[in-house]
Amino acid sequence: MYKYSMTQWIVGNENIEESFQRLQKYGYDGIEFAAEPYSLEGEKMRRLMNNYQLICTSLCGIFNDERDLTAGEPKKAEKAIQYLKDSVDFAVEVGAACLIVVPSPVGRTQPPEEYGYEEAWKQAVNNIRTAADYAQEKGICFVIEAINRYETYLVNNLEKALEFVKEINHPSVGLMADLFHMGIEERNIGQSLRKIAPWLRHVHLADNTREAPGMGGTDFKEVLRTLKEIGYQGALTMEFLPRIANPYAAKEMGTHKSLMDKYAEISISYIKMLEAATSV
Ligand code: LER
Ligand code: MN
Repeated sequence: MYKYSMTQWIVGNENIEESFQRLQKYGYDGIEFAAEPYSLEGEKMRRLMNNYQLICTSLCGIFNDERDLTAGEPKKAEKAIQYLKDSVDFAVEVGAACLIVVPSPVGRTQPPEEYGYEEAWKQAVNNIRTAADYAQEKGICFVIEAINRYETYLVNNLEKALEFVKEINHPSVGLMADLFHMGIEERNIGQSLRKIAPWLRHVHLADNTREAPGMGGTDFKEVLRTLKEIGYQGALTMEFLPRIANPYAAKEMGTHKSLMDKYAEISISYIKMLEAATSV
């Protein structure tokens, strides 16, 4: 049985207690917090998790231009590394096993003018490796997320993500798979998952439209079958959105509460049904 959670950043500025109520109501095991250690208090989160009997499966790093892991300029690089370290501390506080890391800023689809792709790649490898030593000390692992070409430029598919992780070559750095991005970038979802199997430590689920799994065209039967076949043991975290261009704009959209209720319910009942029916 997988642990099911829902990522928190998709509900924007919703009151956190309402999010916990939703997760409990629809039978989730846990939550994926946004990694905002400056605004989320670990103690309060632990109290809520305890009250609602929910775990924290993972943390979702939020990577804007202010936290650019491709930066070579020491001050900027230090800021991005410090963000990862602060997020590791928050992960320890709430008992998250992994922190999602996107190697280049979300919303930037070209390398910066000052340096090109190769330089960005090299710097991101070095910066993440530096922070990974700290994560290892604290028992947290980084999972690199490949994000589609319309949101980022550095690591867009699982093959690139695997190359990136191999180059970092650190025991605390693995991979995750996001089925929405994969629907845009992978030629064959099952094959792509099998290729990264030994490194796979986390999964985000959304349909090809980014709505709840079960509402679109992604073959989740195949996904569940493959995850079972490769012996995936991590969490399944829902990360659905209404159809909008900028994913982080969810923050400014108000609560869009009833839609999130509906998606939360559809996705868990659909995936659990497939999980129960899946045999390899
Ligand atoms: C985050 O997990 C993600 O999938 C992105 O599309 C938004 O940062
Ligand atoms: Mn994702």
